[in-house]
Amino acid sequence: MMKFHSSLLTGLAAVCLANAPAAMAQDSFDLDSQRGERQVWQHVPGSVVDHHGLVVNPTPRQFTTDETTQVDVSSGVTPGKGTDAYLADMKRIGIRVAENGQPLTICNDPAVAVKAGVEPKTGAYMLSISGTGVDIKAYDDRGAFYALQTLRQLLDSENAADGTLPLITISDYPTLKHRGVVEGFYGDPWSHEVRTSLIDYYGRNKLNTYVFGPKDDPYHSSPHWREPYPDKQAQQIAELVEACKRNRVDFVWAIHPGKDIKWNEEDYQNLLRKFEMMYDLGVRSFAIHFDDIGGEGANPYKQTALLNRLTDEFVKVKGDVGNLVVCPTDYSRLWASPRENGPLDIYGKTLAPEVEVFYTGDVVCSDLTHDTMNFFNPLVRRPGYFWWNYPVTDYCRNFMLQGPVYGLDTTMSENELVGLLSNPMQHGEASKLALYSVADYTWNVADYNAIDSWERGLRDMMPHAADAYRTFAIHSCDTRDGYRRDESWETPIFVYPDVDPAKMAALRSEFDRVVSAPVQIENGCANSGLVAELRPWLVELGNLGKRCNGVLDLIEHVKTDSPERYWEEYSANLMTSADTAAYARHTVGSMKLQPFYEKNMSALGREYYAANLKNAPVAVAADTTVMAAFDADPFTGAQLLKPVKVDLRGGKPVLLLDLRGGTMNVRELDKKGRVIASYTADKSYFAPALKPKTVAIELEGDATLHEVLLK
Ligand code: LOG
Repeated sequence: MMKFHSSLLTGLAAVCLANAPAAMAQDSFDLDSQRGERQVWQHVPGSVVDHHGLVVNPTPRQFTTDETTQVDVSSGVTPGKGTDAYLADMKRIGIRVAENGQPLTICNDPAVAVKAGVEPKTGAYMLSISGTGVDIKAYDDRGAFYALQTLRQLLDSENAADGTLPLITISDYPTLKHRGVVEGFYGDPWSHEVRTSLIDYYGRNKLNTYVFGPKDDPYHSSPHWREPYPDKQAQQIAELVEACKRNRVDFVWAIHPGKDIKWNEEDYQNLLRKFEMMYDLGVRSFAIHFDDIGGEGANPYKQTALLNRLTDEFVKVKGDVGNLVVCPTDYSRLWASPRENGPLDIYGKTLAPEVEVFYTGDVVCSDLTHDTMNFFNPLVRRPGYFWWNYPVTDYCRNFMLQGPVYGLDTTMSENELVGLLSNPMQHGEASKLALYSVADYTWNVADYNAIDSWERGLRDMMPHAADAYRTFAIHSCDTRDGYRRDESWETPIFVYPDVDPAKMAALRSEFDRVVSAPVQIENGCANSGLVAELRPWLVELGNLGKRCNGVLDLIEHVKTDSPERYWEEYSANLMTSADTAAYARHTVGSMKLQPFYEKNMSALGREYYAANLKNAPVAVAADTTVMAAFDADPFTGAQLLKPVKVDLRGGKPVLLLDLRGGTMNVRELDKKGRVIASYTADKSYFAPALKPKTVAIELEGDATLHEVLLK
């Protein structure tokens, strides 16, 4: 980080505030008080697996191939027995159908399926590709749909590029009951288009739950939760429900009434009426979120009484509505009381057993561990429903999280966990990368391989620019001081003078990849929505790559260039205040690349100063806070808020360091304080040829002063 004197922070502070989560602006509730969390990061587990060109996500339980026989799939499949109900699905998801394809049969009769060895679980299926064609046996409709999604992936796989597949048998079923997404972040809710695209993505990856709970949707939360959605939004919600049906996803509509709910009959009826309205739009599953509230709304007795009454008077009466889900106010161990008659214990004692309860783990953004579930489950007396705050960035909006999904224990069972939902970024398209692996983990917990899943996800997202996307992603993982994630783990860095040719060469090729990745992604990614979301970070990555390469150039030239030439090169590689502000808004490479740049620029700057300049005597009148700039470190600086007078006491010429972009007026004074020259500095770094009688200079302008040094 650039260091700036705190009293002179105006410019930067404005940037930071613009980035603060909207949550912090809430008046009734101080979210920040919950965020006492400090985290350490772990390495990403797992390793790349050779899939022989047969990639299926989520990873099937049992997947056997027999390469000795090849089946001709060049014409796709010919729908046969049991396929009528799935023709539209097949067309929509892109399974090639032809008269001369492999015969396809589908059976979704649970009795037949179980007899054939299919797990008796919703979503379970068996798929075989053999000499006689493609056969699907599924426990239910969902299972048949999932089998088709698997078939689609097999037919589209690299292995099938020659028109054949080996003999394949897949036997598959999910670990967790609920797998999916909670749109539960602060900030701009997803657009209708993005939501629709995401719902298809859930279907493709066998995620089955979408909780609609955008914090900044006024009809989800206070003050408008009691009111109906305006017509257009209501229509769109009905469309989302339909999209979910097509994808066998449960659309769960969530309400967040706790900021101003009155625990009286009137508000009960208001809430019931809202549920009825949503029911009329097609919604069949509901959640109530009591997170991030204070006051009377947080009363656990009232909360559970409401859920119980709704269970009796709404869920049971309707008959076709799913069990309610609730996010308690004590959704994190960070502030949840473990005590008897604490809020979670009250939930355990009073809440109807079929209601499912969200939990974010030890802190707000936490790993999923047995230890944390062992805290929660006994209190609420049921297996918890993990609300995973990843890759959400509403608390660190300057980041774009593209790293592997990890920190989720792979020995977790359905007895401990009723489901896991990811709370993604406001950038819906870019969140798909994480969701790919969330789908993988929640479907087949035991076989989850974080690195392999990420590598596959990158290729799935951007098949024509996968390497470039990987380069971007590996340097865009960490949150710096939020939920820590490993980043740039393949890039060992060093600080000058600890350098050798091998280290230099390795970094040079990585930085070259970094510099070219944005262009390759712009040209090679077919998903324009995704590129639009990534773009500001891609720009920053490219700039970062260039200045890191600039560091390597400087290291190569430090011993050979003339001081003048070297200084020119060095100063050209410093960040302007505009560069710094842009980087603060869209931060990439914060764990290794930017520190590599900053540490080396400091080290190289110090070396240059030591060899070529003295940084004393310089006296500053008028504003002593500017002294913060005079420390021979080019990374510190002070904004010129008022004119500054610098006493040169004979040293000359003066080298001024200013930031590019601003303008600075320089006045030269003689020893009686008379102005003997006056000009505007138009270069960021320069050594003015001072008049012979100059003993002091006065600086004024819209600029940041970094150093005044004497040769
Ligand atoms: C909010 C959530 C927000 C997330 C990350 C829950 C249950 N609620 O601290 O809306 O997106 O943190 O900032 C939250 O996590 N509260």
